[in-house]
Amino acid sequence: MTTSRQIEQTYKLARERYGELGVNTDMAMRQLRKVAISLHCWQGDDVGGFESADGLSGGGIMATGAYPGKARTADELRADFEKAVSLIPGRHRLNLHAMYAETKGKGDRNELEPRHFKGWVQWAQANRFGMDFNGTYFSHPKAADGFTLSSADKGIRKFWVEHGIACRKIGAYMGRQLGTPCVTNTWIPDGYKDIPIDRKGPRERLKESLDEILSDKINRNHLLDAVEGKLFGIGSESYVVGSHEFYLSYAVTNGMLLCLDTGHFHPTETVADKISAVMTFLDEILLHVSRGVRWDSDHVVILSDELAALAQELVRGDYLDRVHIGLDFFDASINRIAAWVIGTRCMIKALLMALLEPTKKLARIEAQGDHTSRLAMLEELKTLPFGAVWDYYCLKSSVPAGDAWLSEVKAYEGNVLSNRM
Ligand code: RNT
Ligand code: ZN
Repeated sequence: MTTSRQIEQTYKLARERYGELGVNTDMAMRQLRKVAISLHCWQGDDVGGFESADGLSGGGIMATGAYPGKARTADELRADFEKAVSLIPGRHRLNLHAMYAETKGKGDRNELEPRHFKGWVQWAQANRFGMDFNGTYFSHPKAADGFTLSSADKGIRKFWVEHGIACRKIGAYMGRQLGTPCVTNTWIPDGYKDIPIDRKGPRERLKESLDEILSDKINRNHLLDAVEGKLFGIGSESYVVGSHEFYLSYAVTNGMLLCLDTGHFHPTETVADKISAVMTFLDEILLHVSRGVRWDSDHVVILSDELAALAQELVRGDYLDRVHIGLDFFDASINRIAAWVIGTRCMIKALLMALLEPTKKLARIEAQGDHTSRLAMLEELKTLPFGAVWDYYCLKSSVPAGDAWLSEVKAYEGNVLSNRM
């Protein structure tokens, strides 16, 4: 195991090396410390929620795997979440879905109130986590035919509009209580498996529903509204009502946040390139950082080229204050706490790498038209001693450096998770 002394010594050398390029590693870490990642609660229980024992059903999203030990109650999920964040450097947020309400089984989703989230909020307060929120428009009998806010059935549409209104009140309550705006995101599964005739009607109804949900003006210091589009889902392969173009237009028109999920585009599209495009017109956006493998599979985020490029865009464009970074993956085939830790640490690593880039220097080279040096430099940067800075950042954040976090997860699995059979 690497000792603190070794980490500090290696860091000193790395600091010098980066210094030669005009990069201040201490400043990069100070900037990084300010970035909060919103960790999605749903990695902890395979997008199940605590309304019923059946868990995820419908909505065209799917968690695969049967790794033992998933959280079955809010208390278990909170304990698992605390374990995960104890192994991640920095101060972060919890992103909760409406189906994690603590209602003791009473009432439906259109009747949800802030009081059903008191347990979560008090816990977040005690742990100094910010919170973000999501309406849950899937895994429900009223979503069974694949349509919610765009449904042609007036009763169904009304039910989900009421849910949307309830969720904004809950989000505002979270933001007010915790003193940090709660990004409240809307994603709906609506769409058709096969080729529809009427693509227009559902979209017009969705616009109407959103207008109704958003009609109440709520203080932006408490609540930030976001909408998330998508390309396809299981069972909505041919047509998705809330497509990217639909929500991009809606967000621009209404001055709200657009959510870009990295799994929600054609596999050869890169979300990194979309940031500066949409940020030219929007004040703020939300990211759902995910990893699609051949399709929108929601694999655990890793330190891929795509992730690095995304972080570079956030740093190069000076967007860190305007972009809310949320994660969205769910793997039920590995230890769920490890999944959180791996994905979140990778997101933070990618940001650190981007912050350690001599961006001004590269931009100058580019402006001079020296594309040879630009490519050469970008490749040389890849083998700089990034790991030494990362380990030092973990050390200074009082979390395990290197793979030392894994033994803690294994111990927790042995002591806690294995008793959940
Ligand atoms: C689904 C969306 C959505 C969900 C979560 C659970 O394709 O990505 O964000 O993953 O709300
Ligand atoms: Zn998403």
